[in-house]
Amino acid sequence: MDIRILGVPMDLGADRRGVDMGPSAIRYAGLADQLERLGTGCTDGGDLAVPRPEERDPDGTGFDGGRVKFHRETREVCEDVTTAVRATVGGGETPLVLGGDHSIAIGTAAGVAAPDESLGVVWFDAHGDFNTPATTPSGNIHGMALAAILGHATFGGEAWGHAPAVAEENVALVGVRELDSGEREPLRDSDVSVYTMSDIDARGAPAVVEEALGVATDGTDGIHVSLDMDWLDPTEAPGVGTPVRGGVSYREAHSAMESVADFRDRLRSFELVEVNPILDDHNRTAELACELVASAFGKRVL
Ligand code: 5AB
Ligand code: MN
Ligand code: MN
Ligand code: MN
Repeated sequence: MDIRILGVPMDLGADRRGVDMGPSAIRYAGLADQLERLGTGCTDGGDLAVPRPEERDPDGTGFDGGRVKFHRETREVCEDVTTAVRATVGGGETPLVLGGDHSIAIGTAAGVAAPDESLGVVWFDAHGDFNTPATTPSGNIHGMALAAILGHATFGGEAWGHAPAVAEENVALVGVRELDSGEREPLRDSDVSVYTMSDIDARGAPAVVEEALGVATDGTDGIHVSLDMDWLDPTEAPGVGTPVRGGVSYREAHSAMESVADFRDRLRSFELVEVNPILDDHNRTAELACELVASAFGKRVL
């Protein structure tokens, strides 16, 4: 497997500044070295250009009565992500997309699969990311990313973001512990398989993750894994913008990524988002991010 790192220093889709430094912090923590030690090819494709929020007007009013901040800029960056991911996959490499906030997933998902292919998605997250412009409490696109990919959140009637290759029945959301009131019903009514932290408590992380991977691989041409670092408990991953107590442990996260590695032949792309170095404790969240990526790409103790 040949991996290509694509950094997306995006923080237009979230409230707290700092996730734009995520790609640098993750590289500084030794990502490329760790991947090379696995014997996989690894090329760093650098960072895509992202406008600074201070230079732009977030605007974004007038979408279904709700707010979608930095709508135009986010769309432009996501389209660049789609182009870069598509070129990477087309060149036979596996994209490793580093955020940045989770809005970039809209661009990644659209770029991974060809139009005549089907793509399963495993979304590890404390949140549902299932808001729409009508339900969002914040106007932040990172909280609408999964809904956009599945065509639920449309922005002013525009279809951008919808990735038709991704069918709801092949999407698994794992580790959820905080949903907004407007996200619950659409999620329950959808065909997305939702595994909350209560499911992990009851059944254990390995069983839940295995089932989630089954959902994503069932009848699909490949899978995309999107890892929001707030999936982990904040004691392990303090450097994230929207921490929620009660997340998975260090060991549970590693075991989950080792399960992902068991499906390496199906893995089309991997994305790691929401690392915020400003809020971090001596780069430990970025270091953990590197370890988890290495596990997902096949690192083993023995
Ligand atoms: B993340 C919240 N639901 O929509 C919203 O980190 C938080 O990508 C979204 O999962 C968190 O603003 C988005 C309150
Ligand atoms: Mn997220
Ligand atoms: Mn999250
Ligand atoms: Mn769809």
